[in-house]
Amino acid sequence: MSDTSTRPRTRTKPKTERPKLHKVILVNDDYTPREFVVRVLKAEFRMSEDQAYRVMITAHRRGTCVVAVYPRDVAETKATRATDAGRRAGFPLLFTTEPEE
Ligand code: TYC
Repeated sequence: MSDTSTRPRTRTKPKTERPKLHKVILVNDDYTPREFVVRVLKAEFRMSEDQAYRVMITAHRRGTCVVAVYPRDVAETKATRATDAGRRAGFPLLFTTEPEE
């Protein structure tokens, strides 16, 4: 008799890694009006006036601010849509993404 009937099966399947979340980052510039940045944050990221103002003013003072984290495709789609909203209005507003550590 082979020992397969007594030996517990050892695991050969690799553990599934949880997909990395990606940060959406708001980048400051000198031209986009503050109110416009707040409006885009509210519309694209479903933020309250208060939350949106805090994120906008943090990017304004420090250069960048993390807006939210999502799975990669969602983060990239939202960053593109928000950046496009600025471009359509003639502003250089920029949202980027980067993987969380
Ligand atoms: N710095 C801009 C101004 O003074 C406002 C602004 C804030 C623009 C945050 C972009 O990500 C930004 N009008």
